Amino acid sequence: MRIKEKIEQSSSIIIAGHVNPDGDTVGAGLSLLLGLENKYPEKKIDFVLQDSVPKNISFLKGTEKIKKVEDIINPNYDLAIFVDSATIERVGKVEGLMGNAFKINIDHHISNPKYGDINIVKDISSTSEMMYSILKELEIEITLEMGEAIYLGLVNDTGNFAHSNVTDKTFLVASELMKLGVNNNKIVNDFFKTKSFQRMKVLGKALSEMVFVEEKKLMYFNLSYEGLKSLNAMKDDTEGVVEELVNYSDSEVSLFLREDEIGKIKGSMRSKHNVDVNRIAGLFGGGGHIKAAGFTTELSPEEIIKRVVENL
Ligand SMILES: [Mn+2]
Repeated sequence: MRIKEKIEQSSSIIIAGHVNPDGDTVGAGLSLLLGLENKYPEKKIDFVLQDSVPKNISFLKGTEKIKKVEDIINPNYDLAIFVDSATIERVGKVEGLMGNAFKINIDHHISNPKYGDINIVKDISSTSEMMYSILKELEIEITLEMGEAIYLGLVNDTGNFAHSNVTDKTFLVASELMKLGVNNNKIVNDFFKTKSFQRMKVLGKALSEMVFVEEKKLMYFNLSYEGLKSLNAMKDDTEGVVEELVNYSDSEVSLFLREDEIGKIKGSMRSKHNVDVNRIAGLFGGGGHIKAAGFTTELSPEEIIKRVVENL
């Protein structure tokens, strides 16, 4: 396997996940970090994220080893391994640490343009599910800590094994992880049932202010910067809103717009059945999966909603 050779030839490795990290990017990156550290104690290996690990993920053992960009004083890496990042830009400021490092791109987004020198891009539930197989191929023993990280990645990207991206293989991986001792109930409780007060309030605001566009079966909610601040909430507190919007019986697609800073909008979309939201997100320079995608734009919320409606 070429990536095994590359890893063995490298003495200094950076693992990079995407900005606003989720359970999959953390699960995949952390399991790889712990596995490489165990197998190659002589190598310098850093898992670096631009943003902090969200509270409901930081219960995973090993997350305290994850570094921030400002922790890296003299970056000098031979090898960069991207996890769960559909474009190079998705890793944010971490890209600036990579210099001329050889790039391995491990991802499951169909929109991924294969920007690496080696690309392992598959249409599969999660990068964490891919990582399980990659670790096996690297002949790295999967410990309980690694298994918990991978399991959380599966839970994150499959909506706790509910989405259409779940295959028999996904369950096989979950089963193998439970055999290692992973406690599924504990992980689900720690991950889902630990929402902050602000997060509950954001959800409440979304449910009371959402708008349904009957002819397109689109449910949308637009959260302004002031709206977020008025609830004392942060970006993390909006997790799960877009999934909730598509729960309405008559909706086929949901759109959640969040103003991250004045004039900069982050859009997220979900599809219940056949609508391809990867295509719609692509209209704004974003992408992801057929049933889950996102984008960032400087267009106004009104313009975004108009274009989404026109193109559905
Ligand atoms: Mn993912």
